[in-house]
Amino acid sequence: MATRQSVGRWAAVVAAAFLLWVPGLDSKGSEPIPKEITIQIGENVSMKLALIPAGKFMMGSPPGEANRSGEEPQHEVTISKPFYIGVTEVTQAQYEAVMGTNPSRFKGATNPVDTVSWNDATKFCKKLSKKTRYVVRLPTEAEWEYTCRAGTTTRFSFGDDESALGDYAWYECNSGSATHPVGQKKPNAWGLFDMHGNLWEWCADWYGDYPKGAATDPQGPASGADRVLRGGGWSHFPNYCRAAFRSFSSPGARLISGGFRVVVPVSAPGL
Ligand SMILES: [Ca+2]
Repeated sequence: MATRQSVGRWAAVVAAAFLLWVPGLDSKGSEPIPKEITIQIGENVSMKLALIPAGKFMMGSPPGEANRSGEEPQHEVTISKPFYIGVTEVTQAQYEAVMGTNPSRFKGATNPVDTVSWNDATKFCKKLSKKTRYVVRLPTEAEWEYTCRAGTTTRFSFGDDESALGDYAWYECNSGSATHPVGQKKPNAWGLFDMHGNLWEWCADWYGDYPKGAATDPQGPASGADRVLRGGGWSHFPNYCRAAFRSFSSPGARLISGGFRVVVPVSAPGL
């Protein structure tokens, strides 16, 4: 006859064996988080997103950085949860598959969608969320800079020397005054393309002063007049493509140098 103690021991052995036998489960019995996900958004159209780890970084530029602006005071930011972010800017094929229209001035299925406002970008996120099992949203300004820097503290994600910018970005000196298909230049250390240049990227936040001191998962001011744009575009000089540089515009403005990329939280349903 089994005692309560021996039943308990057997239950523990069976549970341990189950964890050992089932491939793909970690010691807590949950599935490892995939390093990359692909969202199917149309018949032949998909979107690849890379996993970004939680962590801490210094947001803004240090006092000695060349051409820095006073709107970029350096402060510590904690990103408390991992998330996925588009490996590229949203393309025209992706935008059209969700919205049924293509407003771009520079046409090309694999070029990033331009001439989109912040309002258009957030509508895209809402429609894509409805269409798929994922929660899709714009990155916060902090998530954008954290992702752009990919662990670096320099002017650009590849270092301080702007003479190398042409290897990583389409900008004023090499773009021919137009956008280019996404993903043609070198990626940053986290595998993300065109964080510098090609199109400015809308972020979720209202534009405003940074918080005083350290912050965790900052969301920007509660209200404002303009939304944040980051990364510089095809018509801009290197200074505007710096990792810390901040720009902004009215949420209804459709800029020929404005586009976006999207984020999917890891806590989203289905992940
Ligand atoms: Ca960009």
